[in-house]
Amino acid sequence: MRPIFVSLAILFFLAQTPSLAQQTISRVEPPNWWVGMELNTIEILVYGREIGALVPSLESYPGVQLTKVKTVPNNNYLFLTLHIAPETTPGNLKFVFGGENGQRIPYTYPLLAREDGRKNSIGFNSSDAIYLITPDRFANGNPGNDNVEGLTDKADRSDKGGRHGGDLEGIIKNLDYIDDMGFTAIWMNPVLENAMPKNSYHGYATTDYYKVDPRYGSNAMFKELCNEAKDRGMKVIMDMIVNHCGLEHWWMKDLPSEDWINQWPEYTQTNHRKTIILDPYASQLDTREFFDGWFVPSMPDLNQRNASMASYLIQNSIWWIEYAGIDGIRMDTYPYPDMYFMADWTKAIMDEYPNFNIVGEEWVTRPTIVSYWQKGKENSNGYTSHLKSLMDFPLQHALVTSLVSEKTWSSSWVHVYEVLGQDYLYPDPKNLVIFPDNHDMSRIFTQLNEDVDLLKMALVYTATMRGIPQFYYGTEVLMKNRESDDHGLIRSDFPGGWEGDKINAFSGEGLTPAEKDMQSFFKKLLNWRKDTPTLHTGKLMQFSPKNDTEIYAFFRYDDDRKIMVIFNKEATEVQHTLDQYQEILGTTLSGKDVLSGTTFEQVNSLRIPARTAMIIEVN
Ligand SMILES: [Ca+2]
Ligand SMILES: [Ca+2]
Repeated sequence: MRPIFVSLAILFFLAQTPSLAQQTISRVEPPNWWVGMELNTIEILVYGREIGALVPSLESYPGVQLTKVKTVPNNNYLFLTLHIAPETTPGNLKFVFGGENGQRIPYTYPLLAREDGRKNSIGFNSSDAIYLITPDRFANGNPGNDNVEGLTDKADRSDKGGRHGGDLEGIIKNLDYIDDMGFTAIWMNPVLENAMPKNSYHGYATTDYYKVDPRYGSNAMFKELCNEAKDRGMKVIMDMIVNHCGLEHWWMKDLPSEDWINQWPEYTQTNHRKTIILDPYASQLDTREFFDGWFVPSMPDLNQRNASMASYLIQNSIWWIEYAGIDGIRMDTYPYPDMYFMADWTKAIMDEYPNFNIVGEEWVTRPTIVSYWQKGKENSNGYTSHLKSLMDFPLQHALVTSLVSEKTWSSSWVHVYEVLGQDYLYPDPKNLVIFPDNHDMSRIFTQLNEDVDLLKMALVYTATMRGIPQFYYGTEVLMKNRESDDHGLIRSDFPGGWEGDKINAFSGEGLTPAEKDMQSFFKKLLNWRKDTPTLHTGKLMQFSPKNDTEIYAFFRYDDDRKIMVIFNKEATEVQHTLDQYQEILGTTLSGKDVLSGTTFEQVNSLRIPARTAMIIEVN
């Protein structure tokens, strides 16, 4: 038997081994690593025609060892495990991929020195106010990159789902505007390559995890943006997606193995049932559909239970932090990947960068579910999360409900009052990101029926409430989506971002008086917030809204300062007695309204104009 086996094996080998010219290396990811990282054992993906038939070796390099070479069913991949000892010197690793027939493919792999300050980079926190930007729609800094050869989705400003040409250069050129407005951080919707045939502008269908989309700029331009922001004391939050990629991702044409993505006999969409996360009665079918179902047919669901996929995604996130010096991550669709992988992913990043911050998107209006994911939460199923921050969708929903609903037998403010009262569910409510709207829902001005007074209340609430406030670009100039809630319309172009725009929100040219007023109101509010530490770290006390009124008040306070935030949603001016606030105010109030400048001397009631918010710095 033995001779036959050997001869068959040789025949098989010969059949599988192409000639020298056929073997190539077309991708190596991550493209480099650094010395002195916590994550010092990495798995490098090598992709190239028939590369799996070759045997890699590493030229001796002190401190570095090639500890494992993994082949997969697809011979076009190799996964190399590299261990980099802590005191290793930066330099170039020299690999040779060799074959039995004398093939030799050399490959140089850079091990870089870390840049200063990376390890201790301070993530976004409650001292920040975040400006959310859809990069395709904010400012076109370089019309020359609007169309790029090889990328089929071309620029067309008349198509609301098309690309409009906004880019990283446009953001860099307008960082001073964002800074002047009082924002201290920017979160951009994803900027990595989306080589999709249409709707590529939103960025959520990644087709290359290591490359900024050339229509936005380049990796170097992204890094420059981070540096320019840092120079102004601002932070950059990168939007990442590990649940799915785009159907046009390069590996979709040639998967390493069947289980690289979650495959189904026929297209199966996620059921979006977050209930399964804590439901003691959840079926396996529902659970599998939730985690492994696809978001949409054009976004394959990645299988993070595949160990190489898991390493790939973790390394990729750390690579971007280390490369560009970002200050935070907003993780898209946080509950949809494998939840144990998400815990590993978050832990790996936080182990690498202990002061970093990551906010997860969990779009449900139930604090019981959102709080499940926050670090420190003791969950009934024993799940341990390492995620510091979540998007506070429950409070967003409650705020809009309070603002748009009418008084019934109880005050309309009970919606926010009651959701806030469930903060005991969160280990750290101050680290939640709070927001009036985002890129996935109608603009807040539209949600509030284009009511300027209500919008001001929403802005005051979000700027003064516990948490990390985030606002969507254009809110300051009353951007709206009156015609429909089509996403392309919600994410309209920021006026002034394009050469020849008749209205320019950066300069103020062509803005209506109402738009100008909102912009200066917002600017005043955020710049005051920036210099008011009591709002960043102070305590919170809220007072139950009385049934027969549309008045609601809460206080932010610490040893240095007390701030009273009070809202009157009545259509008339109200003379509001302050008796109920005695435990925090004492018998009378002296102070100054930050917004109007009005001062108060030992008053025991407040005259609050119709439909306004007051922010009173108590003396
Ligand atoms: Ca452009
Ligand atoms: Ca999934």
